[in-house]
Amino acid sequence: MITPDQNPVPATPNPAPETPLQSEAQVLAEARRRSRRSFIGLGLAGLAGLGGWKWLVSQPDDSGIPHPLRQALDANGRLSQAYFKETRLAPEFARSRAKTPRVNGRVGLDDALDPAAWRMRVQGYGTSKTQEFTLAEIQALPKVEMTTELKCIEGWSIVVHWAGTRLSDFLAKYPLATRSGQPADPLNPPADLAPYVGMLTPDEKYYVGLDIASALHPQTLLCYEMNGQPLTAEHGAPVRLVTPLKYGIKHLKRIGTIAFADSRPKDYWAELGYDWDSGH
Ligand SMILES: Nc1nc2c(c(=O)[nH]1)N[C@H]1C(S)=C(S)[C@@H](COP(=O)(O)O)O[C@H]1N2
Ligand SMILES: [Mo]
Repeated sequence: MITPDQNPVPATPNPAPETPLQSEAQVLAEARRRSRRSFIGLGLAGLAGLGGWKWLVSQPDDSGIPHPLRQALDANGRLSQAYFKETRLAPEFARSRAKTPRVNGRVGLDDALDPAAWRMRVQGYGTSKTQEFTLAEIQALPKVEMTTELKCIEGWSIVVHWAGTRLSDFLAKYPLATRSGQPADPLNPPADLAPYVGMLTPDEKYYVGLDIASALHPQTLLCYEMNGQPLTAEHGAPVRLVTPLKYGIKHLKRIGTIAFADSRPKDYWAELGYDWDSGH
């Protein structure tokens, strides 16, 4: 990790740009001026005739949401749908190429593990309530197996055969990623789907954040087996995250809590200077 006092780039003064760039203060002032103008515009529309609000709420609606507002929501939905459709898959390998990776990273694994007492706690989007799940409940969902590469940001990679349940299947069965309680269908994402999800070890010492598209990716697993065997404690038993389009740092071992959020959840390695997304 490069610290500020080890910066390898020699300090050179920035050349003066030919046309001076707008200062941050100028950009902010311009943004304020624009939003004031559109606010005044809305006010005038409201005064016209019987008032914009009456017009707005009198439009036909098909879901309890006034029509013009619905259009805005639909536009957001279309955007996120396009985002989900761009999904690419991490390459898969012959199972015979799978090996056991070295144990890399033990942050959050210090406490003794009692698999029988372990629960995965999930805090629903927009609530402070949590629901607890046993390993058996996770294993009751469809089992997905895949042989993909675990890539560590330190420069090594290894092919591993993983098994678990898709996080998207879990969130379809237990609809905790929306405020409305709609299932989180990645092909038809509800408008109120949480944009981010955070995960923490039971002791909260290791934690990762994911955007929701990565969380609902078909290869993102709540994983409980490595190379045909239940996970060992040092590889993340009872359940770890596997998400092969991201570097190993995101593959949190020993999931304790999952929580949905409106902004990027805290991330152990992002705090230490790595890219928050850490995709490859
Ligand atoms: N709880 C926890 N999970 C973690 C880590 C960690 O330190 N603590 N390290 C990460 C890193 S950097 C990598 S490369 C992978 C390695 O997984 P493995 O130990 O099963 O090979 O776990 C990830 N998950
Ligand atoms: Mo890593």
